[in-house]
Amino acid sequence: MATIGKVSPEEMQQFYENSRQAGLTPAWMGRGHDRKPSVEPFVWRWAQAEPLILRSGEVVTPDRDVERRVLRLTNPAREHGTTHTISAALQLLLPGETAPAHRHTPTAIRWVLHGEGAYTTVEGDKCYMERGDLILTPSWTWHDHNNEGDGPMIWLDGLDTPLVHNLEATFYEAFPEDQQPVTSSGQSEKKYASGALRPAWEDYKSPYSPLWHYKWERTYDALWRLAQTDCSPFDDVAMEFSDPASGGPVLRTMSCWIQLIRPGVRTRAHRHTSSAVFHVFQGEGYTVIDGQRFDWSTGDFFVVPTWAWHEFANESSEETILFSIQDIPVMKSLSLYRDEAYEENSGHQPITSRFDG
Ligand code: 1HN
Repeated sequence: MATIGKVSPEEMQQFYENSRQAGLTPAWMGRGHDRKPSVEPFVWRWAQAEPLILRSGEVVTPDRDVERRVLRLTNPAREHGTTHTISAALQLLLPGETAPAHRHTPTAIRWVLHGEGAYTTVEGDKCYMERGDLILTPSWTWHDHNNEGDGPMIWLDGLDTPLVHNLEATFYEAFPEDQQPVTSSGQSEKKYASGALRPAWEDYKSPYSPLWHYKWERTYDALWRLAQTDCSPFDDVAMEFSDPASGGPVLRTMSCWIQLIRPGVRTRAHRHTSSAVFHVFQGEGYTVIDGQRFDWSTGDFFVVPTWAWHEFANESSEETILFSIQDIPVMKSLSLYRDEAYEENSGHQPITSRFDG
């Protein structure tokens, strides 16, 4: 420190102390431009998560003990959040239960993992959940969940709460009753899921996608069709769920992807300034993240942090299907998105360690 500045070390010290008392921090004392990432790559195992989410059904009841029966996938490097922008969680709803109606400024998606006979009502529209369905609850839309079936329903919640909290824009409101009135059933799906064709007399006015429910059957069909013709060198057969009004991401803060990694494929590595949370919907494989190999199989979840080299491999003889939630729209809308391809070694990172969590 004595070598910095034009005055004696004692005068320098006095300057620092006076600055501190005035609430001013000399920027040259800061950490510069290097920043420690706040998100670690990690895998959550379904074999560990499943018994706990089922057990949560025996320890608490929504609407009585808790508002939502949710187990969050907390990143080990963080206090909150699966990444710095996305919070993913597992939710269980047992037969006859209701998760009461409310709305909040954080946006949510549901990715359905298990069960049938339950529905989410979004702004009065009843959306029945089946495995592989994606349901959106955009910012400030009323939503409640109800299980009319006779078995447990489990889904993945994905919210932009870490981002919205950091922006200090979190608002919340409870609906005066447990359930909001149902005004239609599957309307959003029927009207807007045809993609290239839309109701001719309507103008889209909402600030979010008019389509809230993406059924698995249509999703898989699109994926299968794309697989016949083209793929990305970095993500193999990857499709983004899109807002039929804009053609862009389904939500302002999160995009959702469905990805087929074909048998025998190893993608090339790249990195980008967006982060992502993945669910292994079907199959097995591994992701190499910054030289570390993360193996996973059906039901597992994993996270790819910002600016981490990553590539996917499916060495099995079966299709591998990955669902993911990504914060690309945030980065793109702020002109902060950038990506880079890994050029050495034909695009493949040397594997230096293996995740054994
Ligand atoms: C929420 O509203 C739900 O509606 C699930 O099911 C998880 C986590 C944080 C904040 C709100 C839901 C949530 C949540």
